[in-house]
Amino acid sequence: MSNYNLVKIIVIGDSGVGKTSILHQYCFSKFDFKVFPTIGCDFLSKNFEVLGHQTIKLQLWDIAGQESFQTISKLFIRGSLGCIIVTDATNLASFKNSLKWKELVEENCDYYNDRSIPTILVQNKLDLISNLDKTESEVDKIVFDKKIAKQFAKENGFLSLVQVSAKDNKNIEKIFNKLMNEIKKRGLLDDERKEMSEGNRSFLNITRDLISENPKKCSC
Ligand code: G3D
Ligand code: MG
Repeated sequence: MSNYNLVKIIVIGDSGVGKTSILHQYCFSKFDFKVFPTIGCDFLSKNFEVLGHQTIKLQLWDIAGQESFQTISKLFIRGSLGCIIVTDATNLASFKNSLKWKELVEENCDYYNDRSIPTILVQNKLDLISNLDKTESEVDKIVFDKKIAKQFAKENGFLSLVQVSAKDNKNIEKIFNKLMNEIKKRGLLDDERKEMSEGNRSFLNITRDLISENPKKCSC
């Protein structure tokens, strides 16, 4: 049996866009109207079935309190195989900032076969969009117009754009399915992984130790 059945995925984006809510919906099937801000970062884990493969344990790293480009720990990014950048569909600044988050990931992530890790762009709070007047200003249109947002994602090298609502549990699973499909397609799972350096291996072992000591939290 392979040693690597653990897949680290990082969830980043501006504060308040709904990162923790998305993870809670995905892992616990619930939405909290009042989310308490987390300090440091949180681990959540969930089993994921990949066809023709052993069960994968997704290790989901939820950034919290470090949501500025200067303070994010490099250790947060290292060792991850996929990234989810979350934006708020009602907040243009958070959408634009997705590029800065992506740049930061590309500067610090591991590269496999000369490629940075697959990164998905998520627009959350879709439930609020349906309440908005669609004829509002161009600025608002840029945020929620699916065609424009998809084009933006394509032009900027994101794997895909997914519009979701953590509140309504809309398209939440889709994010993880798309990301895992790509990770599998690129041969990054377990023994298929080709460009794994010794450094990365020891880092993964450290994270595994951290998890077994304290399954829910770390302080990176
Ligand atoms: P963060 O982890 O990115 O900082 P949170 O974001 O998950 O803490 O969410 C920030 C606020 O947005 C929370 O409200 C949360 O309830 C709300 N939120 C998250 N996802 C959605 C969504 O899909 N729809 C709507 N309408 N709200 C959402 P509070 O009141 O705690 O600030
Ligand atoms: Mg949070």
